[in-house]
Amino acid sequence: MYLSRFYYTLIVLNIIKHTSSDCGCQLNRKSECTKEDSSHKYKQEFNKKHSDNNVFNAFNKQNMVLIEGATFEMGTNKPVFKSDFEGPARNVTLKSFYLDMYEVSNQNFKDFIDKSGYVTEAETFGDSFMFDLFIPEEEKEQYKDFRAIQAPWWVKVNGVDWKHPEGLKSSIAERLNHPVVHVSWNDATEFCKFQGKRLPTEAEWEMACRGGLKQKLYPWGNKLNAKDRHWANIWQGEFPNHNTREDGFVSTAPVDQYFPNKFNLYNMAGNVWEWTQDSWLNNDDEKVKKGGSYMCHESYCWRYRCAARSQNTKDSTAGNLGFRCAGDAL
Ligand SMILES: *[C@@H]1O[C@H](CO)[C@@H](O)[C@H](O)[C@H]1NC(C)=O
Ligand SMILES: [Ca+2]
Ligand SMILES: [Ca+2]
Repeated sequence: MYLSRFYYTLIVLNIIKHTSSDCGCQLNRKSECTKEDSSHKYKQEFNKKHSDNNVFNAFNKQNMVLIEGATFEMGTNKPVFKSDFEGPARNVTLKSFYLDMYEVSNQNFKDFIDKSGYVTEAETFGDSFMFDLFIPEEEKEQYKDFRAIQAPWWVKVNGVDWKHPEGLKSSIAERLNHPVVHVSWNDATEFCKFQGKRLPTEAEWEMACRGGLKQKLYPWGNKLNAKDRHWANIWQGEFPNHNTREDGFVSTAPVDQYFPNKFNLYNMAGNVWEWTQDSWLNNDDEKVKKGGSYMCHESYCWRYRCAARSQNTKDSTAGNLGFRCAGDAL
């Protein structure tokens, strides 16, 4: 289905206009909404108005799973990073929702760009954060002043964006089934909206990650290499200088790599961090990301646990940060 930019803008405006319902809950936070009737009414009205398109609540459910509403224990009483507010464990009740089985791939994102003409924030800014390991030796010197102070392996490099994940000479041609990276929270939100979807809330993401298991570290259980297998794309070896590639990948892996969890979701832990729509500590400029990435090693970033969480500003982009979309279940 092709939508002109103008039409697309109208739809987005409509969604924004309708999100501030009187119960104060956001579109995607139905679970926290006490006035269920009003959000239901809103959906019907919207559907009537837009019955000639399939943008809202009638999104394509191919490659999505329906996750039944339930109560689950979110967070942990054994936080690894206390300053990330991983705890305490608490019961959270969610309504049913849909979630993408896979992280959004480069192919998915390319299709979106081709249809919408959307320009990402990294393209607008002209740079993005790239992992030092992937910068050619001869170019390292020129970027020595563009390193993140507390994480010098992050380098801000010109010309890096979703199409050029490792600089102007790189391309996504050989990794169309890898997760899209260098996309900001704003970009991810636009992508999901365009499909009639939305980003998952942090609670939805974590419930999905746990896949019905109670208080386990990982989507598959408590043992990192259960059954002598790799279950996620993380870092083996000594970070940040040596990656032994035991799980098969130094950088991103295909979005359908490794076994899915019990909900049939792939790569919830590891591969790329995933944006959620929640704000970090009520600061709306910063958003929660979940799942850790191929750069995470237990020694410094044991964040490929379901309870783990971190944050970035809404316009941040990096080579290990992507997303997947969710959708309301009527
Ligand atoms: C969540 O609810 C279950 C069932 O009522 C209870 O056994 C459990 O202790 C609760 N967990 C927390 C963290 O309150
Ligand atoms: Ca790896
Ligand atoms: Ca992931």
